Amino acid sequence: MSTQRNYLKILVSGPYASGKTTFVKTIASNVLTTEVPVSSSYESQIKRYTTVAFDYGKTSVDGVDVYLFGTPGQTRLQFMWRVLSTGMHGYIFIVDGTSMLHVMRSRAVYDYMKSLGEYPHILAVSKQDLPGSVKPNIVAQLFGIKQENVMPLVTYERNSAYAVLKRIVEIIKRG
Ligand SMILES: Nc1nc2c(ncn2[C@@H]2O[C@H](COP(=O)(O)OP(=O)(O)O)[C@@H](O)[C@H]2O)c(=O)[nH]1
Ligand SMILES: [Mg+2]
Repeated sequence: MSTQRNYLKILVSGPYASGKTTFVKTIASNVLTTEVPVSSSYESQIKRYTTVAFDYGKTSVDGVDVYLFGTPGQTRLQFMWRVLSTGMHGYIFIVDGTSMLHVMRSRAVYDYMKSLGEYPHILAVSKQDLPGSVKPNIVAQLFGIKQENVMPLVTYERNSAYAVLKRIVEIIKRG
């Protein structure tokens, strides 16, 4: 892969309520989101708004323009992932680190993401500020992924989110 490019398209994917929209809002300027009130009563216990099409934001890392696209999280909207993945250079997969159960649910969603093709990617385990959250090394073991490709994330903290973004940009540049 050529390292000579003037922009990167990076997808932010992961299961429902893992922190995708928050990630894009924390990192990017000119954010566009397509959040609407949650219609299902079960899902509305988890959060009030959900992404129906995608989140979009632009930022830059080391002088390279980065276009971020956050996927919708509900399973019935997963067809959008293939659409959004067109032309992407890599992706960040946010694992919901709330509990072991959340991590195991994220696993199935990760398998779906991988079925879209081989792309450079990184795992970020969100909600590290919550007591009892699952640590990245445990997720690396469970997912069978190198520890260096699994990072901790507190989604609404800029430094934390930026560290994740910087790492995926490095991985993409390495080719
Ligand atoms: N405590 C904590 N809450 C988070 C974190 N990331 C996301 N959230 C919360 O989790 C919920 C879902 O986040 P959202 O970004 O809408 O998830 P999405 O469905 O993946 O887009 C919201 O209430 C967020 O405030 C985090 O790192 N720590
Ligand atoms: Mg969202």
